[in-house]
Amino acid sequence: MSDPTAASAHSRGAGRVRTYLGLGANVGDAAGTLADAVGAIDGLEGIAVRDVSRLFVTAPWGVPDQPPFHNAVVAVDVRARGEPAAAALELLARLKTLERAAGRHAGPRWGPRALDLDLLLFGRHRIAVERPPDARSNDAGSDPAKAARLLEVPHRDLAERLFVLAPLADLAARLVPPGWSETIETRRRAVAATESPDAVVPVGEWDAAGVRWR
Ligand code: PH2
Ligand code: MG
Ligand code: MG
Repeated sequence: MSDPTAASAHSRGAGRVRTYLGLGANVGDAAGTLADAVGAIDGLEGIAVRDVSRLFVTAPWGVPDQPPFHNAVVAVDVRARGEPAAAALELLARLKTLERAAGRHAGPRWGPRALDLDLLLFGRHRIAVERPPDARSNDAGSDPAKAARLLEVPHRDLAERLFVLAPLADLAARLVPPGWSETIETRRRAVAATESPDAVVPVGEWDAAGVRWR
């Protein structure tokens, strides 16, 4: 895979930013929804999917009393120009539109969702900005804490969530996110040691030709 840091040097001109997105779902046909989301992301203007992790079935985190999730991570190149924060917000707004198209509606924090698309890493950029309305969580209406939340990149909970670290390690094990002092794989192993072995279980490999995990 290409160097994930290479694109950031160009981000103030028109350039490509290597970006990692977290995908999750636990309502309906989650595996099908996530596969469709990969296709929909790849179909976005100026965005190309470069790599897709294995698919994982994961124990619900935050609110335990809900169905298991399916989770995956995709590596995408995003054509971006200008301020990284503005480009990240624009990307996020487009992801929120895909979430709604997949049937996502407002629900409780950490509760069940038809599709969740999270911006994990955006090149080497560290971002903390207020969200305009179109980049706010689709849960913002029912969750005042979410309405006010900044967009933070790297994602604020990345280091604590095995359901993100495991699929991300498939694609970028040796990456050290900006502001971190350890690799994704080192962190994944540390968090895995604190969780049950069946908390995060791989169930499929990506089949690019079929646009599905199998
Ligand atoms: N997403 C949440 C809350 N809890 N748990 C798992 N296993 N996977 C998720 O994607 C997830 C979660 C809110 O975004
Ligand atoms: Mg999430
Ligand atoms: Mg989200």
